[in-house]
Amino acid sequence: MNWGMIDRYAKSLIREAGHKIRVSFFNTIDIESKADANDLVTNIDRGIEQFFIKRIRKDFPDHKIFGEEGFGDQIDSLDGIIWMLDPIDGTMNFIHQKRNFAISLGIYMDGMGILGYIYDVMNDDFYHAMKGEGAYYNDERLPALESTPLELAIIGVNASWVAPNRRIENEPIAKMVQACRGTRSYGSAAIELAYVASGRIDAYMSLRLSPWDIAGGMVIAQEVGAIATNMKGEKPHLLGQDTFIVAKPKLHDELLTNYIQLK
Ligand code: 2AM
Ligand code: CA
Ligand code: CA
Ligand code: CA
Repeated sequence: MNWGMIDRYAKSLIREAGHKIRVSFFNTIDIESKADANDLVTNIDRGIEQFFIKRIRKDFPDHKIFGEEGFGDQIDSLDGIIWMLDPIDGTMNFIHQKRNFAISLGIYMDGMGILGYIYDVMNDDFYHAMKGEGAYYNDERLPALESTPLELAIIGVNASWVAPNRRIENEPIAKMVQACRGTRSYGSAAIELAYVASGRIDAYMSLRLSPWDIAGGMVIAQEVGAIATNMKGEKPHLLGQDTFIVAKPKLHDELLTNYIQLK
């Protein structure tokens, strides 16, 4: 497999898609709700996914595509080459803020992440990695992450998990919030993963993410030594939704052991 060629192809496709998204702000954006009133999708999410799929199917007919908006393939096994795509990660930010959203893409072979991309479209910030070849922020090689103690750590966590909820014990999470240096919530799982990989935050966690949210970021995180698992400490399963935590080495262990208690 010529991964170098696929890498160049994917990067150019992502940049072209980013351009289309930036131009889309000059037109009307149609907004709809999916599973609930705050689960939003737009014609741009759908159009961008279709743009990727049309190109990939034409140029790599034996590859499969697993995308959030459902125009890709039905995926029930990780065999072969699969492009895991979120055309816009952070749709709520896309709609409300017109920034802080990303194109997220991971290319996997037989379940192993080979290429990973997170493109923060409005900042023109590109995070990318190839397995074994290191991770990059634009043209800058990202250094290996070093451990940070919790009291010096910034944790990416959504405030809703600190309030009573049916998925996680909120008291230990509240303790974590008090023990760490600060918390952040950016509203795009992919961007938060990119921030962990580039050392801007020290950990990120979410109770429900889909394969396309994390597939690209996991390849990037792996290259700098971040640990990415589900909240049981296992490899996140990439065929459906799962819990997720990515963090610097020792911190990952400390958070899972002392602060994360699933119901
Ligand atoms: P999205 O914008 O592609 O839907 C926001 O907190 C983060 O969680 C985003 O990465 C968002 O991705 C994701 N997200 C939003 N709603 C979700 C849902 N119902 N299930 C899983 N992930 C979701
Ligand atoms: Ca969505
Ligand atoms: Ca997403
Ligand atoms: Ca999305």
